[in-house]
Amino acid sequence: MSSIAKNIKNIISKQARVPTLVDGDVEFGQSSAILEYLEEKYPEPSLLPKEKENRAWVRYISQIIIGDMHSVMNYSSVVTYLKEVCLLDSAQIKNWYHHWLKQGFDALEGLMSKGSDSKIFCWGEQPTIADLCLIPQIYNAFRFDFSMDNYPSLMRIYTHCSTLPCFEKAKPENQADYPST
Ligand SMILES: N[C@@H](CCC(=O)N[C@@H](CS)C(=O)NCC(=O)O)C(=O)O
Repeated sequence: MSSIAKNIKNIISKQARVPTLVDGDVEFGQSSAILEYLEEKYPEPSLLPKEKENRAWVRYISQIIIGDMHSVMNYSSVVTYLKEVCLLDSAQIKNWYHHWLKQGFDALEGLMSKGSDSKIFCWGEQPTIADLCLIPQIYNAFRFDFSMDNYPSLMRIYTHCSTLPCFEKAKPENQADYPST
């Protein structure tokens, strides 16, 4: 086993979470910490706007997804608890999931539909960390049969980002360890 693979294994066994970043001797998890690290280490192309007010806005969008949405929908930990401890059936779990998707997407659609009605990214003319958080969450919504019909602004961003090779490359099914069945 390579040292990188060993490191990843160690971290995953401690926290049982992905993503985990291994960059030389640097190892840590939590998507917002990883995104900020990548931005600082590789400032070009930047994943944040230049002005601090706009940077704050992009972080605000990202945290709605990472903090408010993803935290309550983690499949392995939250959903397993709902099943095994709260004894919810699959329809109740789906309702739980859809409830939190709706809460988050309603807020995000409200924010994204303000101003221009032709936004192709959450902010500006190139991807920011907000898009890096939004696109996987919409992908996740489709996995759980959640209709995106009420979210035209979010879907416009999703549709545009889906045409970009970097987003295509990052899809779960395009990863080497994606389960084949
Ligand atoms: N707050 C963490 C959450 C990480 C997390 O819960 N990731 C999920 C996958 S999306 C996970 O690893 N779940 C445990 C598992 O799938 O075994 C972050 O933003 O990185």
